[in-house]
Amino acid sequence: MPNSEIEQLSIDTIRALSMDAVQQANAGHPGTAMALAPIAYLLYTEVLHHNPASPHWPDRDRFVLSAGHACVLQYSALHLSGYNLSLEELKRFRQWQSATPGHPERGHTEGIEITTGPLGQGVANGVGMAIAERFLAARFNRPHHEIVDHRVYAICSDGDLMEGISSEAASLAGTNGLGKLVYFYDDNRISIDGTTEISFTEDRGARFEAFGWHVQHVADVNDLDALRAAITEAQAETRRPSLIVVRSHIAYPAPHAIDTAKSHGSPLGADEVAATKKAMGWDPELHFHVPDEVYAHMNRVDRGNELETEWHQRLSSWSQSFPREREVWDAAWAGRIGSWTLPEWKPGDDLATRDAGKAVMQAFKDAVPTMIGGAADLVESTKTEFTGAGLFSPDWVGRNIAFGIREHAMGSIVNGIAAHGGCVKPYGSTFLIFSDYMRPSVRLSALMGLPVVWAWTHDSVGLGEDGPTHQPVETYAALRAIPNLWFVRPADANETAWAWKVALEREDGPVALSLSRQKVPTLDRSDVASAKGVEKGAYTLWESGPSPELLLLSTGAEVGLALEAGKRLAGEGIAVRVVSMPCWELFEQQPVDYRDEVLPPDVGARLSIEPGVALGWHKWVGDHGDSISIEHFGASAPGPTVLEQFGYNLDNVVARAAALLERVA
Ligand SMILES: Cc1ncc(C[n+]2csc(CCOP(=O)(O)OP(=O)(O)O)c2C)c(N)n1
Repeated sequence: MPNSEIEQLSIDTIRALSMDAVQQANAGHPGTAMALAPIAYLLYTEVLHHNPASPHWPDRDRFVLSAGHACVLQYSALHLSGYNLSLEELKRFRQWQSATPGHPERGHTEGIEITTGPLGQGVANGVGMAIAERFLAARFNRPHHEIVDHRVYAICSDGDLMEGISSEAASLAGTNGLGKLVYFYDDNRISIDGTTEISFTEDRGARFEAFGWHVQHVADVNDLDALRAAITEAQAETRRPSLIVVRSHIAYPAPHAIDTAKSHGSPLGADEVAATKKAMGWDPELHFHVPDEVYAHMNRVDRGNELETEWHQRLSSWSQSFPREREVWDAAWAGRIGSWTLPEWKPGDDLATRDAGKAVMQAFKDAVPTMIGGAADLVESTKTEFTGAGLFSPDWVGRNIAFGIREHAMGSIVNGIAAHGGCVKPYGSTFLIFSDYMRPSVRLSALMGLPVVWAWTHDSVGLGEDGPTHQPVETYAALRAIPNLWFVRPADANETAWAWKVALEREDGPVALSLSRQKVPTLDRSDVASAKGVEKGAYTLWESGPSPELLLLSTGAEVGLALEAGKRLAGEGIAVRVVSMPCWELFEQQPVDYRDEVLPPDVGARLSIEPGVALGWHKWVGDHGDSISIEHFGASAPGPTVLEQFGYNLDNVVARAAALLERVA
C-alpha cells in the first residue's frame, strides 16, 4: 500500500526541517537524516512507547541514535512529536548554547537518552539498556504485575557496524538473548570517503546472524508497510535481539545529492535544497515550515500521557501488593544507597587493595540491591563480584555480568545501564592497563556525568612478572586528564573501603578505583590519621611535628613506603609530613584553606612518590619539588624487584628527600 498523504507529508516535513536546519547552520549531516525520515516517523508516531511531556518515565521505550551525526533527524522528530524542543531551537542547530548541539547530548536536550557521536558507542549503550531492563524486570515484576516491560530501539549506520565495539556488544547481546533490542541498520553503502565497497564488504546481516541475532531485510526504507511488518516481527521475537537491515539512499529525494558521500556531512546548498523541496511538491521559498496537519498528526503528548497513566496504575497496584519492594524500587530510581558498615582492617592484616575491594563489595552488596556489573574475563584477578548473587545469563538474571574479553563494549554497556536508570552504580572492571581499551567509553561516562564505577586492579609495575605490556606507567596521568573523572588510588585496605564509599556516593559522574595486585601493609590508624580522609581527596597521614620542612606526597600502594621514609627522616631530625593523596580531583574541590593546611604554601621541599610518569605532579610539588617517577616502560620480573630497581625503596626515597631538602634549603 502506498503511504497515505499525511504519512508522506510528515516524512517530508522531517526531511525539510533537517535540510533547513543544516543549511542554516551551514554545518551538519543532512543526507542520512533525509533518507531515514520514514524510520523516525514510524518510531516517534507509532512504535515507541514514550511520552513527549514526560521524557523520564521509567517504563518508556528507549531510543538510541547511534549514528549521532544524523541528530537533526532526531531533533526534528522530537519537535514534531511534542517534546520540549521548539522550532526556534531547530533554527539554532549547532549554535552556542542551543538545545540542538552537533551530536546528541544526554542531559542537554529533552528526549535524548544518551550522548552519541563516536561511532559504535550507541550500539553498545543500547545493549546496556536492555540488560538493565531485563535485570529490573526480573527483580521487580511479579505474576500479573509487569511494571518493567519496554524495548530498546536504535538506529545504526555503516560506521557503527565497522567499529569493533559494535561487534563486541552484539556478540554479548546474542549470547544473552536480549530479545528486547530492535536495531535498524542503515544500509546506505556510503560513508565519508565514498562507497563502502572500498572498506566494508562482508555480509553484515550474516554477521549478526552468527552473533545470534534475528535478522530481517527491508529493501526500501520508503516502504512503510514493509518497515511495519519487520518491526512487528522483531517485537514478536523475544529470545533473540533483532536487526533490521534497511536499504536506503543517502539524501533521498535530493535530485543531485542522492547517493553521494558529500551529502553525508555537508549542507546540500540552497539550490539543491530548493530542488529537493520541489521534488517533494513543496514551495522552495518556505523554510522551517511545518504544516498544521503534521503537528496534529505527529503529536504524541495525549497518547503518551495515556500510556504513562496506565503504567502508573499498574505501578500503584503493584505497590499495594508489594510495599517493601516499592521502597527498593524508589531507592533504585533515586540512586539511593542503603546503610552499610565499612569493614575495618587492623595493622598486620596486610592484603592487596583488590582483596580489600572484594570484601568491601560484599559489605555493601545488600545496600545497593540493583547494582550490577562485572569484569572483562578477569574476575579471578580483579575480585570484583557480588558473591552468591548469580550470573546474568539467558536463564538466570544475576547481578554479575560476564562481559567476556570486551573492555570497550563493557565500558559502553555500563554507560547504557547507568543511562537507563534503576540499576544503581553499575560497574566495569579489568586491569588498569586495559583502561586504555575502554578509554572512549570512560571519557563519555565523564562527559555525560554518569554515576558509574570503573574498578581497575593491577595498578602499577608492582604487578610484576607480566611485564611492560601489563604495567601501567602513563596511565594515571592519562586518566587524570579526563575532566570530571575521579581517579582514586587508595593506600591500604581501610582507604579502599572509603574509596568505595566515595564511589557509591558520587551522583554526578564516574569514579575510577585503582587497586593493587600486591599486598600492602594495613596502616596503623592509631598512629596515622583516619582513612576517612579519602573523602577530601588528600589528607595529612602523619607528621613528625608541627611546621614541616619537607612534604612526602604519595598515592596507593606506595603510601606505606612514604610513611616509612618519613619516619626514618624524622629520626634524623627532619620535620616531615606524609600526605596521602588518593584522589586529586576531590582534593581540588576542597576549600583553599584546607588545601593550604595539608600542603602549606611556604613548604617548597615536596617529594612525590608514585610509580608512574611525573606528568601532573608539578601541580602539587611545585617549582622546587621533585618526583620519584617512572618515565619509561616497565619490566618483567617479580613485582618487588621491579619496584626496587625503579627506585621505590626506602634508601632511595630517603636519599632523594635529603637531596631535595639540601637543594631547596
Ligand atoms: C569513532 C568515530 N570515528 C570517526 C568518526 C567521524 N565520522 C563521523 S560520520 C563518519 C562516517 C559515517 O559513515 P556512515 O556510518 O555510513 O554514516 P552515513 O554516511 O550513512 O551517515 C565518520 C567517519 C566518528 N564520529 N566516530
